[in-house]
Amino acid sequence: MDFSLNDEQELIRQTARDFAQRELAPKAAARDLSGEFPVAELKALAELGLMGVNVPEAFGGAEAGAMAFSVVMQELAKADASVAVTVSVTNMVAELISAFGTEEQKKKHVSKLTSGEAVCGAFALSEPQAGSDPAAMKTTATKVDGGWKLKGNKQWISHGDKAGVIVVWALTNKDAGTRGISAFLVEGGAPGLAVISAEHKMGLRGSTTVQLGFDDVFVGEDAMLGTEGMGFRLAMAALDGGRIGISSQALGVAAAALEVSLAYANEREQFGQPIIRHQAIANKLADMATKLEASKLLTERAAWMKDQKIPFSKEASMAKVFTTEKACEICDEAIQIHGGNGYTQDFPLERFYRDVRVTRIYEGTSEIQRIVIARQLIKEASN
Ligand code: COS
Repeated sequence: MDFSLNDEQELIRQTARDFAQRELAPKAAARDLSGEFPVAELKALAELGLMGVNVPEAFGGAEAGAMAFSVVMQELAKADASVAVTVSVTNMVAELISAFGTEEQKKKHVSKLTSGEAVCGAFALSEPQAGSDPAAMKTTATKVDGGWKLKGNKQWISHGDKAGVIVVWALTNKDAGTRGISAFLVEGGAPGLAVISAEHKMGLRGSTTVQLGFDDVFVGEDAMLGTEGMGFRLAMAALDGGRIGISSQALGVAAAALEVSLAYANEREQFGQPIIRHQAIANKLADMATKLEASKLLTERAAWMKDQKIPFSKEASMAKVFTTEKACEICDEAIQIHGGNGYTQDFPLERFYRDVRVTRIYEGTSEIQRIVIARQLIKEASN
């Protein structure tokens, strides 16, 4: 068993780390307060090849694989989890179109995402009444002369107001269950597409989350991704990979919380010695480090399996549920170690705590991950 990164993965990690520490970390706290969307930073990340880490070079990607994507996400999230989520979703969209799009779709959309011409890509699956159960969606795509008209609302769409391309899921056959759902590629700014509302969120404030309205948005025949009725399976497959991204994002935030806590515990003195010398604090740090390592192993194993083309759906869900729950615990303990200081904006812990919380919710809640894992266990037991 070899746990080391290869030269290409190490290089891409170093590239992401240098950029994240130099360009993202110094402005993360200000971005959290202002809510400014980091357009220049995202474009610079595209120039570094980090908007298509696992996308073929022919379409501007780095073609470096899922493990490389995981380490990039860890490094970016360590500096600014808001930027990291935009990078994660954009990579997921670019990868999805690369895997299932026509040559024309790849040329048109993937290259725009990997080059930074489009600042990001969005994934419009959820709806106000269809979150954990996307099969209950109501958005429709009706066949018209030369293409389709999309009608409905999409909810919780990360940076849906900034995206150059949005993958939109809609019913093409209301009577066919999940097989009646198809996926479409819609360009940002398409006539009939409107931003209905923007969320005021607890964290990740440097990334927008919006509700989008589709009022008879016309797309041509060539806008369908994959074939008619294939959309639900495309969404599930994309989310399997996306969950490695979110797990890696949570890992990055937790790693930052541990690093800051270690430094603080070494410096802060109480009862005449650094608090790390008190067993109560040292034990917390030991537990945090152990949870982080276990999470890293699960996450990177899922990424490795994806790179080996081994089915990884269960492992991606295991990684996501475990890592995101442990990351929340780690950020909570980090605040405890900092005492009153941890509760203020003088330290980054309260931001980490707010930012990391959503990782247990989006791209499938912890409860959904357990459903995915349990269903797979049942399937394996009956084989
Ligand atoms: N990869 C590819 N195909 C998959 C898949 C996967 N990981 N998981 C399911 N499918 C396929 C199934 O094989 C089935 O295909 P067939 O039509 O060929 O039989 C189809 O998708 C429907 O699957 P299933 O019956 O399991 O669908 P359910 O409605 O029961 O959904 C879960 C199951 C819970 C897994 C799904 O609703 C889910 O992931 N929900 C969470 C959604 C989510 O993450 N939302 C966040 C969006 S981004 S913020």
